[in-house]
Amino acid sequence: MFSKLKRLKESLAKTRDSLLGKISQIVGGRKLDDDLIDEIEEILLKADLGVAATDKIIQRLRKNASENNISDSDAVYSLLKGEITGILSRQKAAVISAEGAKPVVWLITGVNGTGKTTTVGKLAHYFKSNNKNVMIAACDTFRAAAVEQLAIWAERSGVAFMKAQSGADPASVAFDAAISAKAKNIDYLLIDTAGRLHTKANLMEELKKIRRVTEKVIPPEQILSKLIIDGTTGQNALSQVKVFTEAVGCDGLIITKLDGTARGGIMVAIAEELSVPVDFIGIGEKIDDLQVFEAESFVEALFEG
Ligand SMILES: Nc1nc2c(ncn2[C@@H]2O[C@H](COP(=O)(O)OP(=O)(O)OP(=O)(O)O)[C@@H](O)[C@H]2O)c(=O)[nH]1
Ligand SMILES: [Mg+2]
Repeated sequence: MFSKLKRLKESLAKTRDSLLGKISQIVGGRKLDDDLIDEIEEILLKADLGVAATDKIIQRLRKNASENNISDSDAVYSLLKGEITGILSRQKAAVISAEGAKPVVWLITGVNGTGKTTTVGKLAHYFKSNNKNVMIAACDTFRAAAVEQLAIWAERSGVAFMKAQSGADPASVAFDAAISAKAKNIDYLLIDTAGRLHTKANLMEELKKIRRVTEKVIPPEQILSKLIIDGTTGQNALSQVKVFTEAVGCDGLIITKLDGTARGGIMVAIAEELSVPVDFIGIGEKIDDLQVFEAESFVEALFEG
């Protein structure tokens, strides 16, 4: 547990610097007046907390400033921490479904390069480590390399793997995988899909088809659409969520690449502006660089690196 938090702290270093590092540079002993609040507002927006969450936090700062005559950085920090914790805590940590109907399908979607394939590999390892039977289906049939990449992940975590010939219809791979997963008593079927721009209608149609065809084998309530968001994309993440949700629903988000970015404030924007939970966060390229998202440890890592 300790090392998980330590790892999270390391990963959030850049975001911490861009947020609290900058704030500590400007606060130092100044009174929390309008000028200082304006400067804090600018930092929050630059760190990608988004307009809605920033407004909320700034309003609270103003209210407290007028009531309590705050003039030390500790007080500003604890106000910020309280507000950010409040926003992030709306997110419920993901739970692995216990003894429900099998298989549970996770349809992994997202725009190009967000980390879908890597996340499928990490998820396979995560579920396997929790004593679940896992199957990966490679439904990115555009790139031969994509299937290879996924085969390596499947081998690493020692899970079942279903692939197709390159150029095959991705929906037919999903269909075959669903039948096989059912027959093999698989707990989790992870379907990796090709990256697609949410603005390309034909590609979004293809995604709908994958879901529709899978539903011929597995009841819809056992099929969860999980959207992979690159944590460095900033506010565009919000429109990605909207469009993918319209196409295939969205039962949860996985935010990747939080390790390499100063823009981890996007987590706060997502929690404030969307009602979709964040299940996991990706904090590196290795197989165990995936953590269940928990608001408390995230805030602790952010404020107490
Ligand atoms: N630092 C870091 N890199 C990551 C993370 N997740 C994925 N990556 C890297 O991001 C790059 C793209 O990852 P992929 O898993 O291939 O992304 P994808 O969404 O499957 O890409 P397409 O299938 O082409 O759409 C790779 O270099 C990964 O190693 C993460 O959490 N942190
Ligand atoms: Mg991929």
